[in-house]
Amino acid sequence: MKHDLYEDQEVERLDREALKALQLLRLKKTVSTALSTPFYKKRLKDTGITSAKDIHTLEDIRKIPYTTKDDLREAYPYGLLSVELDEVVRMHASSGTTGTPTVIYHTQADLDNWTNLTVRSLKATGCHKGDVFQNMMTYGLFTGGIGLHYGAEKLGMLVIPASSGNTKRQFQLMKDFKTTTIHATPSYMLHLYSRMEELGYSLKDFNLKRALIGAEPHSEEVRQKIEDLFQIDAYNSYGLSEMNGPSVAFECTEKKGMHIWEDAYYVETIDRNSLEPVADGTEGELVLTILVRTGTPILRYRTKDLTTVMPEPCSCGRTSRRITRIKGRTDDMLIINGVNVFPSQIEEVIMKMPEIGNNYLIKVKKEGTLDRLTIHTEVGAELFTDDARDLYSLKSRIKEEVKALITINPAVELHEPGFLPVQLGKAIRVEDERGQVY
Ligand code: DLL
Repeated sequence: MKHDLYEDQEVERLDREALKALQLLRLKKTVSTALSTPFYKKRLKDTGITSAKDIHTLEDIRKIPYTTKDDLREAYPYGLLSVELDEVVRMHASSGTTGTPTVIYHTQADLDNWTNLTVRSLKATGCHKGDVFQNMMTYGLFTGGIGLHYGAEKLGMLVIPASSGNTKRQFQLMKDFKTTTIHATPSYMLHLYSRMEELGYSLKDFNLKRALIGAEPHSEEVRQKIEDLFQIDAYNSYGLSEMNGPSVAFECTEKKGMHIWEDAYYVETIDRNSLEPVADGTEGELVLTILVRTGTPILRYRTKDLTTVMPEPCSCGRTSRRITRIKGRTDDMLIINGVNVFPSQIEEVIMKMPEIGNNYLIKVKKEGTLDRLTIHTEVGAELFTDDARDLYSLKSRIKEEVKALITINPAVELHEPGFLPVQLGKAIRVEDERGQVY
């Protein structure tokens, strides 16, 4: 498939200078497309950018103000549409937790581009023609299901569009059709494993090789756990509906950070307080500009996701930079008695412990004037029948290790398997009784 002048293989291995030249070309086109929308016409009015000619270098992107989720809501329903409506062949929308949805329109060319990015992403993880791809992400307005579907077909995989839920049927499909590759949220992978025995299956029934896991933050420990439980490789996949959906960044078989497809996405990271750009290697909020979409251009989108750009070349030979696993969303950060805590830090500690089961929930509430953090987690049923001292010692270990990492002394509640609510879509890991749910 041609990308302007490049083939896929080539575009992934361009030297940085050639890549930047391609980005500049595409940025100019994108700015010109954006200026045809009511939203950006207004937004760019005071910036001195009236046409693509005003973009001379990639650094000129800094003259463009950031775009936020609220801006997308404000532009609902047609403020960011840059083609005639009859050119649009698909839309995706996200409702978020409250209020007006955000909507993204795709032309056929946009879908073709997204499909190509997906083919590249899948190939990076070793997927190939002949693989059987069971897609356990929800099909619908959410981009997780349909987002990888077309790329998987184009690569020649046998696609099982199972969608999410119905765990019993998932196992049956996995067994009968010899699924090699699962696409699911990491929390659903853990749930799947926890039901396997009870539903009468064992690993010997399957032909699994890999899982592509994403759509929600998860720690390296969770990846490791999924790999160990299923005896497969698990690859991290990142994306967001504003930037199409999955296939923005994907791990390759080296599993050392996610390659972000820079020919399609211009990457910046910024300090979330000053909003100034930070250097590669420094953690910041990811800001993305989509360089190859005609239906809905979005410039300098503040993702709220915290990550670090890794500039070092990857041994796989792809030259696009990588990002580290997402630490969390800036709006997921809990402030507990004045200390900033990301749920991922707690996950990191508990998921390292072999006794801990596959589900957990963090609760925060006020006790008098103080905040109280309680970690609820499931542990193996045998711990409840053996000596109670084992439970006591596990609780103490969790408390000590969490305190060592985040300086807060948590309460810990251990439960039998199946006690906590099942996580089928994006997992809800925090209940903040002080007034927020994450
Ligand atoms: O979750 C798209 C997607 C589907 C990505 C399937 C990967 C796999 P949204 O529903 O718009 O789109 O949610 C996007 O989810 O801004 C992150 O906060 C979070 N997220 C997505 N992937 C990851 C990941 C899809 N691998 C939001 N690690 C993003 C951590 C992730 N967070």
